[in-house]
Amino acid sequence: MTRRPLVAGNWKMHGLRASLAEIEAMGVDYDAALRGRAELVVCPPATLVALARDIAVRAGLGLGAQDCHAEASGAHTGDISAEMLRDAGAAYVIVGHSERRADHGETNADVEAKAAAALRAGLAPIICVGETRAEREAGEALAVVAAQIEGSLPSDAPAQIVVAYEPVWAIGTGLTPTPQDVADMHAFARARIEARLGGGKGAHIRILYGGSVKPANARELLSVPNVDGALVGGASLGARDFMGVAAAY
Ligand code: G2H
Repeated sequence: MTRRPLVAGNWKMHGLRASLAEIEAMGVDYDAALRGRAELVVCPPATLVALARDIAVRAGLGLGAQDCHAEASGAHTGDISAEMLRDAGAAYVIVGHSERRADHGETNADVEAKAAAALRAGLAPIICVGETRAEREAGEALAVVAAQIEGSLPSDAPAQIVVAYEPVWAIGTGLTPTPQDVADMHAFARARIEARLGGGKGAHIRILYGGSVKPANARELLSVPNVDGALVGGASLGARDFMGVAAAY
Protein backbone atom coordinates (compact mmCIF):
# COMPACT_ATOMS: atom_id res chain seq x y z
CA MET A 1 0.00 0.00 0.00
CA THR A 2 1.51 3.33 -1.08
CA ARG A 3 0.79 6.25 1.20
CA ARG A 4 2.29 9.62 0.26
CA PRO A 5 4.43 10.77 3.20
CA LEU A 6 3.25 13.91 4.96
CA VAL A 7 5.42 16.22 7.04
CA ALA A 8 3.28 18.76 8.91
CA GLY A 9 4.61 21.64 10.96
CA ASN A 10 2.66 22.63 14.05
CA TRP A 11 3.74 26.15 14.95
CA LYS A 12 1.60 26.15 18.11
CA MET A 13 1.37 29.69 19.60
CA HIS A 14 4.42 30.98 17.76
CA GLY A 15 4.67 33.30 14.81
CA LEU A 16 4.13 36.90 13.83
CA ARG A 17 3.86 38.33 10.33
CA ALA A 18 7.65 38.39 10.09
CA SER A 19 7.58 34.60 10.39
CA LEU A 20 6.01 34.36 6.94
CA ALA A 21 9.57 34.74 5.67
CA GLU A 22 10.26 31.24 7.00
CA ILE A 23 7.42 29.84 4.88
CA GLU A 24 8.88 31.67 1.88
CA ALA A 25 12.24 30.08 2.65
CA MET A 26 10.70 26.61 2.95
CA GLY A 27 9.32 27.08 -0.54
CA VAL A 28 12.81 27.57 -1.94
CA ASP A 29 13.96 24.14 -0.75
CA TYR A 30 10.68 22.39 -1.48
CA ASP A 31 11.69 21.72 -5.03
CA ALA A 32 10.03 19.43 -7.51
CA ALA A 33 12.17 16.48 -6.47
CA LEU A 34 11.20 16.66 -2.80
CA ARG A 35 7.61 17.49 -3.74
CA GLY A 36 7.52 14.25 -5.66
CA ARG A 37 8.52 12.32 -2.56
CA ALA A 38 6.56 13.96 0.26
CA GLU A 39 3.78 16.43 1.02
CA LEU A 40 4.67 19.36 3.27
CA VAL A 41 2.09 21.25 5.29
CA VAL A 42 2.54 24.25 7.58
CA CYS A 43 0.05 24.90 10.38
CA PRO A 44 0.71 28.43 11.67
CA PRO A 45 -1.51 30.24 14.21
CA ALA A 46 -4.93 31.17 12.83
CA THR A 47 -3.87 34.82 12.52
CA LEU A 48 -1.36 33.83 9.83
CA VAL A 49 -3.36 31.33 7.80
CA ALA A 50 -4.90 33.82 5.37
CA LEU A 51 -1.65 35.77 5.17
CA ALA A 52 0.29 32.60 4.32
CA ARG A 53 -2.12 31.43 1.65
CA ASP A 54 -0.47 32.97 -1.42
CA ILE A 55 3.03 32.08 -0.24
CA ALA A 56 2.02 28.48 0.32
CA VAL A 57 0.30 28.22 -3.05
CA ARG A 58 3.40 29.60 -4.83
CA ALA A 59 5.65 27.18 -2.93
CA GLY A 60 3.43 24.14 -3.37
CA LEU A 61 3.17 23.83 0.41
CA GLY A 62 -0.03 22.75 2.09
CA LEU A 63 -1.60 24.99 4.69
CA GLY A 64 -3.33 23.93 7.88
CA ALA A 65 -4.63 25.28 11.15
CA GLN A 66 -4.34 24.01 14.72
CA ASP A 67 -7.91 23.69 16.00
CA CYS A 68 -11.49 24.37 14.99
CA HIS A 69 -14.89 24.62 16.64
CA ALA A 70 -17.35 21.77 16.16
CA GLU A 71 -20.00 24.08 14.70
CA ALA A 72 -19.93 25.99 11.43
CA SER A 73 -20.93 29.33 13.00
CA GLY A 74 -22.71 30.71 16.02
CA ALA A 75 -22.39 32.56 19.31
CA HIS A 76 -18.97 31.20 20.33
CA THR A 77 -16.81 34.17 21.22
CA GLY A 78 -13.17 33.63 20.37
CA ASP A 79 -13.67 30.42 18.43
CA ILE A 80 -12.97 29.73 14.76
CA SER A 81 -14.92 27.30 12.59
CA ALA A 82 -13.58 24.84 10.07
CA GLU A 83 -15.49 26.75 7.37
CA MET A 84 -13.61 29.93 8.30
CA LEU A 85 -10.29 28.12 8.10
CA ARG A 86 -11.20 26.65 4.74
CA ASP A 87 -12.22 30.12 3.57
CA ALA A 88 -8.84 31.46 4.74
CA GLY A 89 -6.99 28.88 2.67
CA ALA A 90 -6.42 25.92 4.98
CA ALA A 91 -6.70 22.37 3.70
CA TYR A 92 -5.86 20.66 7.00
CA VAL A 93 -6.65 21.22 10.66
CA ILE A 94 -5.05 19.59 13.69
CA VAL A 95 -7.62 18.39 16.22
CA GLY A 96 -7.20 16.72 19.60
CA HIS A 97 -3.60 17.74 20.15
CA SER A 98 -2.61 16.72 23.68
CA GLU A 99 -2.05 20.37 24.57
CA ARG A 100 -5.70 21.07 23.78
CA ARG A 101 -6.85 17.92 25.54
CA ALA A 102 -4.87 19.00 28.64
CA ASP A 103 -5.25 22.79 28.56
CA HIS A 104 -8.88 22.92 27.43
CA GLY A 105 -10.22 19.65 28.78
CA GLU A 106 -11.09 18.34 25.34
CA THR A 107 -12.55 14.84 25.45
CA ASN A 108 -12.54 12.19 22.74
CA ALA A 109 -16.14 13.17 21.97
CA ASP A 110 -15.09 16.82 21.53
CA VAL A 111 -12.30 15.76 19.20
CA GLU A 112 -14.62 13.54 17.17
CA ALA A 113 -17.08 16.43 16.78
CA LYS A 114 -14.28 18.75 15.63
CA ALA A 115 -12.97 16.16 13.18
CA ALA A 116 -16.47 15.71 11.77
CA ALA A 117 -16.84 19.49 11.44
CA ALA A 118 -13.53 19.65 9.59
CA LEU A 119 -14.67 16.97 7.16
CA ARG A 120 -18.00 18.76 6.55
CA ALA A 121 -16.05 21.91 5.70
CA GLY A 122 -13.79 20.07 3.28
CA LEU A 123 -10.72 20.03 5.52
CA ALA A 124 -8.66 16.95 6.30
CA PRO A 125 -8.39 16.62 10.08
CA ILE A 126 -5.07 15.56 11.60
CA ILE A 127 -6.39 13.71 14.64
CA CYS A 128 -3.88 13.43 17.49
CA VAL A 129 -3.64 10.56 19.96
CA GLY A 130 -0.99 9.52 22.46
CA GLU A 131 -0.41 8.39 26.00
CA THR A 132 1.11 10.27 28.94
CA ARG A 133 4.24 9.12 30.72
CA ALA A 134 2.19 7.82 33.67
CA GLU A 135 -0.04 5.84 31.32
CA ARG A 136 2.98 4.30 29.57
CA GLU A 137 4.62 3.42 32.86
CA ALA A 138 1.39 1.80 34.02
CA GLY A 139 1.38 -0.37 30.88
CA GLU A 140 -1.72 1.41 29.56
CA ALA A 141 -0.32 3.00 26.40
CA LEU A 142 -2.04 0.64 23.96
CA ALA A 143 -5.37 0.83 25.78
CA VAL A 144 -5.27 4.63 25.91
CA VAL A 145 -4.48 4.96 22.20
CA ALA A 146 -7.14 2.37 21.33
CA ALA A 147 -9.75 4.34 23.29
CA GLN A 148 -8.67 7.62 21.69
CA ILE A 149 -8.93 6.14 18.19
CA GLU A 150 -12.31 4.59 18.97
CA GLY A 151 -13.60 7.83 20.51
CA SER A 152 -11.97 10.54 18.39
CA LEU A 153 -12.35 9.29 14.80
CA PRO A 154 -15.80 9.82 13.24
CA SER A 155 -16.99 6.30 12.41
CA ASP A 156 -17.76 7.32 8.81
CA ALA A 157 -14.49 9.19 8.27
CA PRO A 158 -12.97 8.82 4.81
CA ALA A 159 -9.40 7.72 4.15
CA GLN A 160 -8.38 11.39 3.73
CA ILE A 161 -8.13 11.84 7.50
CA VAL A 162 -4.69 11.76 9.07
CA VAL A 163 -3.88 10.32 12.49
CA ALA A 164 -0.89 11.55 14.49
CA TYR A 165 0.58 9.42 17.27
CA GLU A 166 2.25 11.76 19.73
CA PRO A 167 3.35 10.26 23.04
CA VAL A 168 2.76 13.15 25.43
CA TRP A 169 6.03 12.53 27.26
CA ALA A 170 7.97 13.03 24.00
CA ILE A 171 6.45 16.41 23.15
CA GLY A 172 8.92 19.26 23.40
CA THR A 173 11.13 17.22 25.75
CA GLY A 174 13.79 15.94 23.37
CA LEU A 175 12.82 12.39 24.42
CA THR A 176 11.64 9.94 21.79
CA PRO A 177 10.42 6.35 21.94
CA THR A 178 12.63 3.67 20.43
CA PRO A 179 12.01 2.85 16.76
CA GLN A 180 10.65 -0.52 17.92
CA ASP A 181 8.17 1.17 20.28
CA VAL A 182 7.07 3.45 17.45
CA ALA A 183 6.74 0.49 15.08
CA ASP A 184 4.65 -1.44 17.60
CA MET A 185 2.35 1.49 18.32
CA HIS A 186 1.84 2.45 14.68
CA ALA A 187 1.03 -1.14 13.66
CA PHE A 188 -1.40 -1.31 16.59
CA ALA A 189 -2.94 2.06 15.69
CA ARG A 190 -3.45 1.01 12.08
CA ALA A 191 -5.30 -2.10 13.20
CA ARG A 192 -7.48 -0.05 15.56
CA ILE A 193 -8.21 2.50 12.83
CA GLU A 194 -9.36 -0.32 10.55
CA ALA A 195 -11.49 -1.71 13.37
CA ARG A 196 -13.08 1.71 13.83
CA LEU A 197 -13.63 2.63 10.16
CA GLY A 198 -13.63 -0.67 8.28
CA GLY A 199 -13.73 -1.02 4.52
CA GLY A 200 -9.97 -1.30 4.21
CA LYS A 201 -9.53 2.43 5.02
CA GLY A 202 -6.99 1.61 7.69
CA ALA A 203 -4.46 0.68 5.05
CA HIS A 204 -4.83 4.05 3.28
CA ILE A 205 -4.78 6.43 6.24
CA ARG A 206 -1.52 8.17 6.98
CA ILE A 207 -0.28 7.81 10.54
CA LEU A 208 2.25 10.48 11.53
CA TYR A 209 4.68 10.29 14.40
CA GLY A 210 5.01 13.43 16.53
CA GLY A 211 7.14 14.35 19.53
CA SER A 212 10.59 15.94 19.40
CA VAL A 213 11.13 15.18 15.71
CA LYS A 214 14.18 17.08 14.43
CA PRO A 215 16.67 16.74 11.58
CA ALA A 216 18.98 14.56 13.69
CA ASN A 217 16.37 11.86 14.37
CA ALA A 218 14.01 12.24 11.39
CA ARG A 219 15.60 9.61 9.20
CA GLU A 220 15.47 6.97 11.91
CA LEU A 221 11.88 7.73 12.96
CA LEU A 222 10.48 8.21 9.48
CA SER A 223 11.89 4.94 8.19
CA VAL A 224 9.91 2.94 10.76
CA PRO A 225 7.21 0.73 9.18
CA ASN A 226 3.73 2.30 9.32
CA VAL A 227 5.15 5.77 9.97
CA ASP A 228 3.84 7.87 7.11
CA GLY A 229 5.34 11.18 8.10
CA ALA A 230 5.79 13.50 11.04
CA LEU A 231 3.96 16.15 13.01
CA VAL A 232 6.76 18.53 13.89
CA GLY A 233 6.57 21.23 16.55
CA GLY A 234 9.67 23.15 17.57
CA ALA A 235 11.69 22.08 14.56
CA SER A 236 9.05 23.41 12.16
CA LEU A 237 9.42 27.04 13.19
CA GLY A 238 12.49 27.63 11.04
CA ALA A 239 12.86 26.67 7.39
CA ARG A 240 16.30 25.17 7.96
CA ASP A 241 15.20 22.59 10.55
CA PHE A 242 11.83 21.89 8.96
CA MET A 243 13.45 21.18 5.61
CA GLY A 244 16.07 19.18 7.47
CA VAL A 245 13.27 16.91 8.72
CA ALA A 246 11.68 16.72 5.26
CA ALA A 247 15.06 15.75 3.82
CA ALA A 248 14.55 12.35 5.43
CA TYR A 249 12.47 11.64 2.29
C1 G2H B 1 4.32 17.47 19.39
C2 G2H B 1 5.13 18.20 18.41
C3 G2H B 1 4.23 18.84 17.39
P1 G2H B 1 7.51 18.96 19.28
O1 G2H B 1 3.37 18.36 19.96
O2 G2H B 1 2.89 18.49 17.39
O3 G2H B 1 5.90 19.16 19.08
O4 G2H B 1 8.04 18.50 17.95
O5 G2H B 1 8.02 20.32 19.66
O6 G2H B 1 7.71 17.92 20.32
